[in-house]
Amino acid sequence: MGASAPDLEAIAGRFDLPAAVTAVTPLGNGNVNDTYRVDTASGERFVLQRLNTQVFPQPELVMGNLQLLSDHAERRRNGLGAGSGEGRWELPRVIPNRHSGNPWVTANDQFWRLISFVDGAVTVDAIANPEQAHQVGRGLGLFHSLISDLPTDQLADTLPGFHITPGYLDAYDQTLKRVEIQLCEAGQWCTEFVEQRRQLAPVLEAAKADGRLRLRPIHGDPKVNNVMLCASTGVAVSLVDLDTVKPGLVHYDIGDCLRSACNPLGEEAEPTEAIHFDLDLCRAVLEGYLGAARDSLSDTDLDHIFDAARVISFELGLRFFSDHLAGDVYFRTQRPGHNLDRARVQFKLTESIEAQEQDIRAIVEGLR
Ligand code: GN1
Ligand code: MG
Repeated sequence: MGASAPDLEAIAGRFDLPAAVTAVTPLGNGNVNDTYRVDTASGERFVLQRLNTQVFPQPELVMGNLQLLSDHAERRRNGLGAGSGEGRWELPRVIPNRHSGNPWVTANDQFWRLISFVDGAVTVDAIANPEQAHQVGRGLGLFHSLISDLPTDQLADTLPGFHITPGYLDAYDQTLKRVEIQLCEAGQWCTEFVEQRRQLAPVLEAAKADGRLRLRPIHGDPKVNNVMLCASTGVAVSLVDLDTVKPGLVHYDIGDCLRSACNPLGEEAEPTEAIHFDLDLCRAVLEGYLGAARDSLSDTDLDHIFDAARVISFELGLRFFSDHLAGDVYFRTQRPGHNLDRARVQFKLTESIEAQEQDIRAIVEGLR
């Protein structure tokens, strides 16, 4: 961050903490916000985040949603704890600014928030075995049942167009027209891949438009490293990264969870032929998810699970590829060509999903 690096300890100290800050260290590897762990003299730990205001131009609205969600979880805490089987389940709490009482601090036009740390829990960037996959699916199912009665008319839309696949296709077309870029062989392959799947883009939106699928509160970003697993038992204890909670199709979430959890090499892997969608992990995710949320899904919902996995993998590939063409303006990158490689991984995953359509549909059938 160079010479103008923010004074992280001072920023953390402006929140209403129980004790002095002793250390602030980078945490996780999100593609949008910057995240740090805050240690305090009492031993209690917190998560400090700088919101990316390019992606979230109205961060106060994000915080309003987060507050609504955490109040809702607080009200539901006992009920859900009883229903979740293993007991422990929590959501991060929002810590206010000690002076203004607002759930944020601004410093040099940067927007910061502090939330509680989910202790004794870990995240993984790629799934290692079906038991982890089961827990990730179960975590998403518990989260969906927790927010199923969230008053969504009070939620702001902090990211208009999020997960509307045809919108990403339009944006891609605009970008292709706008940028003067000589495509390399891999870029050429990506454009052909997208051309062949134009008709796939509206699959969920069409089902929404004609009433087959309905809007419900969703998480928006349930990739595997947003599910916290108990460090000792491996059981899912929390879903974090709550910036995109809003009304949507649960299929965006189920699709995102599947594309993330069933890619054992992870989304940051080299884009080689080894990238594949793993059927055992798929079965485990869906068993976990349906074990917690089956009652809320109709037969029509189940009919669209295959399409969800396919289209959300395609959509993420399209988003990465568009960002590569646009000059890496949305997703954080570590090197030139990073977003192109990420796009190729998601497209290879899409191909693997397509090649296993009958097996994936059979797994869903087996769980009806
Ligand atoms: C972004 O910031 P992070 O890493 O949690 C993105 C998701 C993508 C994900 C892919 C608001 O999430 O939609 O699936 O990258 N979040 C936003 O890693 O665009
Ligand atoms: Mg996120």
